[in-house]
Amino acid sequence: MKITDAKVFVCSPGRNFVTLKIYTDEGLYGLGDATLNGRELSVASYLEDHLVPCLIGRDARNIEDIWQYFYRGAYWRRGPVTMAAIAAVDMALWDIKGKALNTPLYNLLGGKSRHGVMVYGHANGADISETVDQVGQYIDQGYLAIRAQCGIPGVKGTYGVAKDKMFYEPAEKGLPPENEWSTEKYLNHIPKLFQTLRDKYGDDPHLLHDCHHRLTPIEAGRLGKELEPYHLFWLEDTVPAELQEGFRIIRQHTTTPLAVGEVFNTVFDTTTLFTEQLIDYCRMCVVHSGGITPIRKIASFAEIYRIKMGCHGPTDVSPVNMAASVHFNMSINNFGIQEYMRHTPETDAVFPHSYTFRDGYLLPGDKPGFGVDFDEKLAKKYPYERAYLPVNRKIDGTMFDW
Ligand code: GCO
Ligand code: MG
Repeated sequence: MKITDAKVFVCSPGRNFVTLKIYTDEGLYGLGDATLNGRELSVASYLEDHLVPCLIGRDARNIEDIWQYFYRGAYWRRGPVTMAAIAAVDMALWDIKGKALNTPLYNLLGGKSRHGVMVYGHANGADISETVDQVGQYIDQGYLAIRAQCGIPGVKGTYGVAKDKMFYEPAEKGLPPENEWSTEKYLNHIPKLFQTLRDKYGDDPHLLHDCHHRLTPIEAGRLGKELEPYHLFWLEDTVPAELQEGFRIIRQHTTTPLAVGEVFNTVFDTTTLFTEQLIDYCRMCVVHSGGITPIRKIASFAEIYRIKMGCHGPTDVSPVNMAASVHFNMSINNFGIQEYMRHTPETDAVFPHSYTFRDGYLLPGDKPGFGVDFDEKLAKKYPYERAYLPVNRKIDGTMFDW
Protein backbone atom coordinates (compact mmCIF):
# COMPACT_ATOMS: atom_id res chain seq x y z
CA MET A 1 0.00 0.00 0.00
CA LYS A 2 1.80 3.10 -1.28
CA ILE A 3 1.51 6.61 0.09
CA THR A 4 0.48 8.78 -2.86
CA ASP A 5 0.04 12.17 -1.23
CA ALA A 6 -0.06 13.99 2.11
CA LYS A 7 -1.68 17.36 2.77
CA VAL A 8 -1.44 19.72 5.71
CA PHE A 9 -4.50 21.78 6.75
CA VAL A 10 -4.43 24.68 9.17
CA CYS A 11 -7.86 25.81 10.28
CA SER A 12 -9.39 27.73 13.15
CA PRO A 13 -12.89 26.54 14.07
CA GLY A 14 -12.83 28.30 17.46
CA ARG A 15 -9.05 27.83 17.77
CA ASN A 16 -6.16 26.80 15.50
CA PHE A 17 -5.55 23.18 14.53
CA VAL A 18 -2.98 21.57 12.24
CA THR A 19 -4.20 18.38 10.55
CA LEU A 20 -2.30 15.97 8.31
CA LYS A 21 -4.10 13.77 5.81
CA ILE A 22 -2.16 10.90 4.22
CA TYR A 23 -3.57 9.31 1.04
CA THR A 24 -2.78 5.84 -0.35
CA ASP A 25 -3.09 4.09 -3.69
CA GLU A 26 -5.80 1.85 -2.19
CA GLY A 27 -8.14 4.81 -1.75
CA LEU A 28 -7.75 4.88 2.04
CA TYR A 29 -6.65 7.98 3.91
CA GLY A 30 -5.60 8.56 7.51
CA LEU A 31 -5.65 11.64 9.76
CA GLY A 32 -3.01 12.94 12.14
CA ASP A 33 -3.06 15.88 14.56
CA ALA A 34 -0.01 18.17 14.53
CA THR A 35 -1.29 21.06 16.66
CA LEU A 36 1.22 22.89 18.86
CA ASN A 37 -0.48 25.77 20.66
CA GLY A 38 0.88 29.16 19.53
CA ARG A 39 3.45 27.55 17.17
CA GLU A 40 1.05 25.95 14.68
CA LEU A 41 2.66 27.25 11.49
CA SER A 42 6.12 25.91 12.44
CA VAL A 43 4.78 22.37 12.59
CA ALA A 44 2.85 22.87 9.34
CA SER A 45 6.06 23.96 7.62
CA TYR A 46 8.09 21.12 9.19
CA LEU A 47 5.59 18.68 7.71
CA GLU A 48 5.11 20.30 4.32
CA ASP A 49 8.70 21.29 3.69
CA HIS A 50 10.58 18.41 5.29
CA LEU A 51 8.53 15.27 6.01
CA VAL A 52 5.87 15.04 3.30
CA PRO A 53 8.40 14.94 0.41
CA CYS A 54 10.06 11.90 2.05
CA LEU A 55 6.74 10.13 2.62
CA ILE A 56 5.51 9.83 -0.95
CA GLY A 57 5.99 6.32 -2.35
CA ARG A 58 6.61 4.65 1.05
CA ASP A 59 4.60 1.62 2.13
CA ALA A 60 1.92 2.93 4.52
CA ARG A 61 1.86 -0.43 6.34
CA ASN A 62 5.38 -0.03 7.76
CA ILE A 63 4.56 2.29 10.66
CA GLU A 64 7.54 1.43 12.89
CA ASP A 65 10.04 1.80 10.07
CA ILE A 66 8.60 5.16 8.97
CA TRP A 67 8.68 6.40 12.57
CA GLN A 68 12.33 5.36 12.94
CA TYR A 69 13.14 6.91 9.55
CA PHE A 70 11.95 10.32 10.74
CA TYR A 71 13.25 10.06 14.32
CA ARG A 72 16.36 7.93 14.26
CA GLY A 73 17.18 8.71 10.67
CA ALA A 74 17.38 12.45 11.37
CA TYR A 75 20.40 14.06 12.96
CA TRP A 76 18.34 16.85 14.66
CA ARG A 77 15.96 15.10 17.02
CA ARG A 78 13.39 15.80 19.71
CA GLY A 79 11.68 19.06 20.58
CA PRO A 80 7.97 19.88 20.36
CA VAL A 81 7.89 20.95 16.69
CA THR A 82 9.74 17.86 15.43
CA MET A 83 7.81 15.43 17.60
CA ALA A 84 4.38 16.91 16.79
CA ALA A 85 5.17 16.59 13.07
CA ILE A 86 6.36 12.97 13.41
CA ALA A 87 3.31 12.22 15.58
CA ALA A 88 0.94 13.41 12.87
CA VAL A 89 2.52 11.01 10.36
CA ASP A 90 2.44 8.16 12.87
CA MET A 91 -1.21 8.77 13.81
CA ALA A 92 -2.33 8.95 10.20
CA LEU A 93 -0.61 5.62 9.46
CA TRP A 94 -2.28 3.89 12.44
CA ASP A 95 -5.61 5.32 11.27
CA ILE A 96 -4.98 3.87 7.80
CA LYS A 97 -4.03 0.48 9.26
CA GLY A 98 -7.25 0.36 11.26
CA LYS A 99 -9.27 1.22 8.18
CA ALA A 100 -7.37 -1.29 6.04
CA LEU A 101 -8.08 -4.07 8.57
CA ASN A 102 -11.59 -2.72 9.21
CA THR A 103 -11.18 -2.53 12.97
CA PRO A 104 -11.00 0.19 15.66
CA LEU A 105 -7.47 1.11 16.62
CA TYR A 106 -7.62 -0.33 20.15
CA ASN A 107 -7.92 -3.81 18.61
CA LEU A 108 -4.55 -3.37 16.93
CA LEU A 109 -2.99 -2.27 20.24
CA GLY A 110 -3.97 -5.41 22.15
CA GLY A 111 -7.73 -5.03 22.46
CA LYS A 112 -9.86 -3.58 25.24
CA SER A 113 -8.49 -3.54 28.79
CA ARG A 114 -11.57 -1.75 30.19
CA HIS A 115 -15.08 -0.75 29.22
CA GLY A 116 -14.32 2.96 28.97
CA VAL A 117 -11.76 5.67 29.64
CA MET A 118 -12.35 7.67 32.83
CA VAL A 119 -11.90 11.37 32.15
CA TYR A 120 -11.57 14.54 34.17
CA GLY A 121 -13.17 17.87 33.33
CA HIS A 122 -11.99 21.39 34.12
CA ALA A 123 -13.88 23.40 36.74
CA ASN A 124 -12.72 26.94 37.35
CA GLY A 125 -13.95 30.22 38.74
CA ALA A 126 -12.88 33.72 39.67
CA ASP A 127 -13.07 32.77 43.35
CA ILE A 128 -13.61 29.72 45.58
CA SER A 129 -17.39 29.85 45.56
CA GLU A 130 -17.57 30.08 41.74
CA THR A 131 -15.19 27.11 41.39
CA VAL A 132 -17.17 25.09 43.93
CA ASP A 133 -20.36 25.73 41.91
CA GLN A 134 -18.59 24.69 38.71
CA VAL A 135 -17.38 21.44 40.30
CA GLY A 136 -21.04 20.78 41.20
CA GLN A 137 -22.02 21.27 37.56
CA TYR A 138 -19.47 18.68 36.43
CA ILE A 139 -20.70 16.23 39.07
CA ASP A 140 -24.25 16.78 37.79
CA GLN A 141 -23.10 15.95 34.26
CA GLY A 142 -21.76 12.60 35.46
CA TYR A 143 -18.04 13.36 35.77
CA LEU A 144 -16.22 11.18 38.28
CA ALA A 145 -13.10 13.35 38.30
CA ILE A 146 -12.73 17.13 38.18
CA ARG A 147 -9.77 19.45 38.06
CA ALA A 148 -10.36 22.55 40.19
CA GLN A 149 -8.60 25.91 39.62
CA CYS A 150 -9.56 29.29 40.99
CA GLY A 151 -8.62 32.96 40.92
CA ILE A 152 -6.23 34.14 43.63
CA PRO A 153 -7.24 37.31 45.51
CA GLY A 154 -4.92 40.19 44.61
CA VAL A 155 -3.54 38.46 41.47
CA LYS A 156 -4.68 39.35 37.92
CA GLY A 157 -5.29 36.55 35.41
CA THR A 158 -4.47 33.29 37.17
CA TYR A 159 -3.74 30.17 35.11
CA GLY A 160 -6.74 27.92 34.56
CA VAL A 161 -9.45 30.53 35.14
CA ALA A 162 -11.33 30.70 31.87
CA LYS A 163 -13.56 33.27 30.25
CA ASP A 164 -15.81 30.56 28.84
CA LYS A 165 -16.53 28.01 31.55
CA MET A 166 -17.42 25.03 29.39
CA PHE A 167 -14.92 25.55 26.56
CA TYR A 168 -11.74 26.59 28.31
CA GLU A 169 -9.22 28.01 25.85
CA PRO A 170 -5.88 29.30 27.15
CA ALA A 171 -4.68 30.99 23.92
CA GLU A 172 -5.84 34.45 22.88
CA LYS A 173 -5.97 36.07 19.46
CA GLY A 174 -3.31 38.66 18.71
CA LEU A 175 -0.09 39.00 20.65
CA PRO A 176 0.50 37.30 24.06
CA PRO A 177 -1.53 38.78 26.92
CA GLU A 178 0.29 39.29 30.23
CA ASN A 179 -0.82 37.62 33.46
CA GLU A 180 0.30 38.27 37.02
CA TRP A 181 1.62 35.88 39.64
CA SER A 182 2.34 35.63 43.35
CA THR A 183 3.49 32.27 44.73
CA GLU A 184 2.88 33.46 48.29
CA LYS A 185 -0.77 34.37 47.67
CA TYR A 186 -1.32 31.18 45.65
CA LEU A 187 0.10 28.86 48.30
CA ASN A 188 -2.02 30.46 51.00
CA HIS A 189 -5.22 30.23 48.98
CA ILE A 190 -5.35 26.83 47.25
CA PRO A 191 -5.70 24.59 50.36
CA LYS A 192 -8.85 26.59 51.26
CA LEU A 193 -10.36 25.71 47.87
CA PHE A 194 -9.89 21.98 48.43
CA GLN A 195 -11.08 22.11 52.01
CA THR A 196 -14.31 23.76 50.79
CA LEU A 197 -14.71 21.20 48.00
CA ARG A 198 -14.33 18.21 50.31
CA ASP A 199 -16.68 19.77 52.89
CA LYS A 200 -19.33 20.26 50.24
CA TYR A 201 -18.97 17.16 48.02
CA GLY A 202 -17.52 14.54 50.38
CA ASP A 203 -14.86 11.94 49.60
CA ASP A 204 -16.15 10.51 46.34
CA PRO A 205 -15.31 12.84 43.46
CA HIS A 206 -11.71 12.56 42.29
CA LEU A 207 -10.21 16.04 42.61
CA LEU A 208 -7.17 17.23 40.68
CA HIS A 209 -5.17 20.45 40.57
CA ASP A 210 -2.62 21.91 38.13
CA CYS A 211 0.18 24.24 39.37
CA HIS A 212 1.36 24.80 35.78
CA HIS A 213 5.08 24.52 36.58
CA ARG A 214 5.22 27.54 38.89
CA LEU A 215 6.69 26.31 42.15
CA THR A 216 10.11 25.46 43.47
CA PRO A 217 10.55 21.91 44.79
CA ILE A 218 10.26 22.96 48.42
CA GLU A 219 7.15 25.07 47.70
CA ALA A 220 5.65 22.07 45.94
CA GLY A 221 6.47 19.95 48.98
CA ARG A 222 4.61 22.41 51.20
CA LEU A 223 1.54 22.51 48.94
CA GLY A 224 1.43 18.72 48.58
CA LYS A 225 1.63 18.33 52.35
CA GLU A 226 -1.10 20.90 53.01
CA LEU A 227 -3.37 19.21 50.46
CA GLU A 228 -2.91 15.73 51.94
CA PRO A 229 -6.13 15.87 54.06
CA TYR A 230 -8.15 16.41 50.85
CA HIS A 231 -6.60 13.34 49.12
CA LEU A 232 -6.18 14.66 45.59
CA PHE A 233 -6.17 12.25 42.65
CA TRP A 234 -3.09 14.18 41.57
CA LEU A 235 -1.18 17.42 41.88
CA GLU A 236 0.04 18.35 38.42
CA ASP A 237 3.10 20.15 37.08
CA THR A 238 4.32 21.54 40.37
CA VAL A 239 7.83 22.53 39.25
CA PRO A 240 9.24 23.27 35.77
CA ALA A 241 9.06 19.91 33.99
CA GLU A 242 12.72 20.02 32.94
CA LEU A 243 13.72 19.74 36.59
CA GLN A 244 13.47 15.97 37.01
CA GLU A 245 15.80 15.96 40.03
CA GLY A 246 13.52 18.48 41.78
CA PHE A 247 10.93 15.76 42.24
CA ARG A 248 13.24 14.02 44.74
CA ILE A 249 12.73 16.92 47.13
CA ILE A 250 8.96 17.01 46.59
CA ARG A 251 8.69 13.28 47.25
CA GLN A 252 10.53 13.62 50.56
CA HIS A 253 7.82 15.94 51.82
CA THR A 254 4.47 14.70 50.61
CA THR A 255 2.35 11.65 49.80
CA THR A 256 0.05 13.64 47.47
CA PRO A 257 0.25 11.83 44.09
CA LEU A 258 2.26 13.75 41.49
CA ALA A 259 1.67 14.09 37.75
CA VAL A 260 3.83 15.67 35.06
CA GLY A 261 4.60 15.33 31.35
CA GLU A 262 2.34 17.40 29.09
CA VAL A 263 5.36 19.27 27.74
CA PHE A 264 7.57 16.17 27.41
CA ASN A 265 8.53 15.03 23.92
CA THR A 266 10.45 11.78 24.27
CA VAL A 267 11.10 8.97 26.73
CA PHE A 268 14.34 10.73 27.68
CA ASP A 269 12.29 13.32 29.58
CA THR A 270 11.05 10.58 31.90
CA THR A 271 14.03 8.41 32.82
CA THR A 272 14.89 9.88 36.24
CA LEU A 273 11.22 10.31 37.11
CA PHE A 274 10.32 6.72 36.25
CA THR A 275 13.34 4.81 37.46
CA GLU A 276 13.38 6.62 40.83
CA GLN A 277 9.56 6.44 41.07
CA LEU A 278 9.31 10.18 41.60
CA ILE A 279 5.88 10.56 39.98
CA ASP A 280 2.60 8.63 39.92
CA TYR A 281 1.14 9.70 36.57
CA CYS A 282 2.79 10.43 33.23
CA ARG A 283 0.86 13.14 31.37
CA MET A 284 2.44 12.89 27.94
CA CYS A 285 0.24 13.70 24.96
CA VAL A 286 0.05 11.49 21.87
CA VAL A 287 0.69 14.43 19.54
CA HIS A 288 3.52 16.06 21.50
CA SER A 289 5.40 12.85 22.19
CA GLY A 290 5.72 11.57 18.64
CA GLY A 291 2.54 9.51 18.20
CA ILE A 292 1.04 6.16 19.12
CA THR A 293 4.25 4.25 18.34
CA PRO A 294 6.48 5.89 21.00
CA ILE A 295 3.80 6.55 23.64
CA ARG A 296 3.03 2.82 23.81
CA LYS A 297 6.69 2.15 24.58
CA ILE A 298 6.72 4.92 27.19
CA ALA A 299 3.63 3.40 28.84
CA SER A 300 5.34 0.00 28.97
CA PHE A 301 8.41 1.59 30.56
CA ALA A 302 6.16 3.35 33.13
CA GLU A 303 4.32 0.10 33.87
CA ILE A 304 7.46 -1.49 35.28
CA TYR A 305 7.50 1.19 38.00
CA ARG A 306 3.72 1.11 38.65
CA ILE A 307 3.38 4.57 37.10
CA LYS A 308 0.10 5.16 35.27
CA MET A 309 -0.72 7.19 32.18
CA GLY A 310 -2.88 10.31 32.49
CA CYS A 311 -2.65 11.83 29.02
CA HIS A 312 -2.89 15.51 28.26
CA GLY A 313 -6.13 16.28 26.43
CA PRO A 314 -6.67 20.03 26.26
CA THR A 315 -8.81 21.92 23.74
CA ASP A 316 -5.60 22.93 22.01
CA VAL A 317 -5.14 19.53 20.41
CA SER A 318 -7.76 18.34 17.95
CA PRO A 319 -10.37 15.57 18.20
CA VAL A 320 -7.96 13.46 16.10
CA ASN A 321 -5.54 13.43 19.03
CA MET A 322 -8.37 12.86 21.50
CA ALA A 323 -9.58 9.82 19.56
CA ALA A 324 -6.04 8.42 19.28
CA SER A 325 -5.64 8.90 23.02
CA VAL A 326 -8.93 7.16 23.83
CA HIS A 327 -7.96 4.09 21.76
CA PHE A 328 -4.50 4.00 23.34
CA ASN A 329 -6.00 4.31 26.85
CA MET A 330 -8.50 1.52 26.15
CA SER A 331 -5.66 -0.85 25.37
CA ILE A 332 -2.99 -0.35 28.06
CA ASN A 333 -3.08 -1.89 31.53
CA ASN A 334 -1.51 1.06 33.35
CA PHE A 335 -4.19 3.58 32.46
CA GLY A 336 -4.94 6.19 35.11
CA ILE A 337 -7.19 8.87 33.69
CA GLN A 338 -7.60 11.00 30.55
CA GLU A 339 -7.94 14.78 30.52
CA TYR A 340 -11.03 15.82 28.58
CA MET A 341 -11.70 19.44 27.81
CA ARG A 342 -14.72 19.65 25.57
CA HIS A 343 -14.19 21.13 22.12
CA THR A 344 -16.56 23.80 20.84
CA PRO A 345 -19.45 22.80 18.55
CA GLU A 346 -17.55 24.49 15.66
CA THR A 347 -14.53 22.24 16.26
CA ASP A 348 -16.68 19.12 16.60
CA ALA A 349 -18.41 19.94 13.30
CA VAL A 350 -15.08 20.15 11.44
CA PHE A 351 -13.88 16.90 13.07
CA PRO A 352 -16.91 14.58 13.31
CA HIS A 353 -15.95 11.73 15.64
CA SER A 354 -17.31 8.50 17.06
CA TYR A 355 -16.01 8.84 20.65
CA THR A 356 -18.72 9.80 23.11
CA PHE A 357 -18.94 10.82 26.77
CA ARG A 358 -21.10 8.74 29.07
CA ASP A 359 -21.27 8.63 32.89
CA GLY A 360 -17.75 9.95 33.39
CA TYR A 361 -16.13 7.86 30.65
CA LEU A 362 -15.16 8.38 27.02
CA LEU A 363 -16.12 5.47 24.79
CA PRO A 364 -14.22 5.00 21.52
CA GLY A 365 -17.08 3.81 19.29
CA ASP A 366 -16.59 1.00 16.80
CA LYS A 367 -15.61 2.78 13.59
CA PRO A 368 -12.38 1.51 11.96
CA GLY A 369 -9.16 3.38 12.76
CA PHE A 370 -9.65 6.36 15.09
CA GLY A 371 -13.25 6.97 14.04
CA VAL A 372 -12.62 10.67 13.26
CA ASP A 373 -13.11 12.52 10.00
CA PHE A 374 -12.16 15.97 8.75
CA ASP A 375 -14.62 18.18 6.87
CA GLU A 376 -12.30 20.02 4.50
CA LYS A 377 -15.00 22.21 3.01
CA LEU A 378 -16.20 23.42 6.39
CA ALA A 379 -12.61 23.87 7.61
CA LYS A 380 -12.00 26.37 4.76
CA LYS A 381 -14.52 28.69 6.40
CA TYR A 382 -12.22 29.00 9.42
CA PRO A 383 -8.81 30.30 8.28
CA TYR A 384 -5.79 30.43 10.62
CA GLU A 385 -5.78 33.28 13.15
CA ARG A 386 -2.63 34.25 15.02
CA ALA A 387 -3.03 33.42 18.72
CA TYR A 388 -0.69 33.02 21.68
CA LEU A 389 -0.70 31.62 25.18
CA PRO A 390 -0.26 34.31 27.85
CA VAL A 391 3.07 35.21 29.42
CA ASN A 392 3.37 35.69 33.15
CA ARG A 393 5.11 38.22 35.41
CA LYS A 394 5.45 38.46 39.17
CA ILE A 395 3.63 41.39 40.77
CA ASP A 396 6.91 43.43 40.71
CA GLY A 397 7.26 42.84 36.94
CA THR A 398 9.80 39.98 36.96
CA MET A 399 9.32 37.56 34.06
CA PHE A 400 7.99 34.24 35.36
CA ASP A 401 6.77 30.86 34.04
CA TRP A 402 3.28 30.76 32.55
C1 GCO B 1 -3.59 21.16 30.95
C2 GCO B 1 -2.63 22.16 30.44
C3 GCO B 1 -3.16 23.11 29.43
C4 GCO B 1 -1.98 23.88 28.84
C5 GCO B 1 -2.20 24.08 27.38
C6 GCO B 1 -1.04 24.78 26.73
O1 GCO B 1 -3.33 20.60 31.99
O2 GCO B 1 -4.55 20.93 30.23
O3 GCO B 1 -1.85 22.68 31.45
O4 GCO B 1 -4.16 23.93 29.95
O5 GCO B 1 -1.81 25.10 29.45
O6 GCO B 1 -2.42 22.83 26.79
O7 GCO B 1 -1.16 24.76 25.35
MG1 MG C 1 -1.50 21.00 32.80
